[in-house]
Amino acid sequence: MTRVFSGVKPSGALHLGNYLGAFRQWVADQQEFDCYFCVVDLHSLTVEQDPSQLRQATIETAIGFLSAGIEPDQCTLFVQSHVHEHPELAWLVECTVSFGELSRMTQFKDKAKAKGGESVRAGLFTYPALMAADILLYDTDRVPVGDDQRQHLEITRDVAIRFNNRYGETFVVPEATVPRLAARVMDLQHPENKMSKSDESPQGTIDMTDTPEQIVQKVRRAVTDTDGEVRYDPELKPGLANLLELMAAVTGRSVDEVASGYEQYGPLKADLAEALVEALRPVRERYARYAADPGEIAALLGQGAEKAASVASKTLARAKDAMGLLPRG
Ligand code: AQP
Repeated sequence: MTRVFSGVKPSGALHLGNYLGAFRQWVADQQEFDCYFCVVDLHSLTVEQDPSQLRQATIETAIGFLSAGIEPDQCTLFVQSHVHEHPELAWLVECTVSFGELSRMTQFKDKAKAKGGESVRAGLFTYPALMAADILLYDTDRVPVGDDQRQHLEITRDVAIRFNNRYGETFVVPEATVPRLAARVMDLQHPENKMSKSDESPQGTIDMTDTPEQIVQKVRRAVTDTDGEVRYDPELKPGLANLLELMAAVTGRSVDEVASGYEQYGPLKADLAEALVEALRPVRERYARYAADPGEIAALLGQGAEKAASVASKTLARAKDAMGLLPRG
């Protein structure tokens, strides 16, 4: 059966970009494929985290998965640091990937610039090796992600192909699956930037659990442009293009179809706000139900980690053996 793996960092409140870029694909995949979905908490440590907030964010992110529609009896849901094979395989991957390859990662370059040069953590640089390990441990065929993760998927494929050529067939070479629409949801206030959990842009970010009033207000205030013409042009009209793409993604229509239905920005914004309120309504309702019982979530994550470890340990053993590490006697 086709194997799927994907993860989300517990680095802040989940937003519309996570929902449309990642979760909607996960929900569709869980009905058809053998899915492993992971709260990738080790990735959060690449930047400063408050320890007690990280623990809380880890549970909140798992609740977010369930709120988005992930069914725990249809897939394996777990926390990355509960399965020690992840950092262990990451070291083997680090020893096969080059400094040059890691230096070319645009996410590292952008975040390193934003976080301040020399003091950037080494883990932010080697992050793609851990991400490759996350994926390869589960013999993953498909990785449903947003557009920003394409480059990390490419390096994962390169790692797997090179490892197989050098040490013999060990890893499945995975493919990224990226949604056709809303693969890169942009910030509503700064449409040149991706909507993001950890950027300080509360008015530009629609959280998955925002109230209808908050959604309406944020969409109404979304930055557009002054020429007033409704047409899809991501280069010249990035704010409007984002709104049109969002509308297309939540209504299942094409961007052109949406654009041709409006002559002014106001009615588009009003209809988009209404469509987003409806799209996120079931998410808000499930959130209220799951958040009331964090004990149940902790138990689910424990069972998930056990199942994940039983797959991951076999892949790790295969990789260690292939590289010539002596098995414990
Ligand atoms: N704006 C986005 N549009 C579409 N998809 C997105 N994703 C993230 N932002 C958007 C997808 O969500 C999944 C989880 O992302 P992540 O937690 O690994 O971190 P990220 O991609 O770095 O997302 P953030 O929200 O920007 O987190 P921070 O601010 O902490 O770095 C991935 O599939 C991603 O593509």
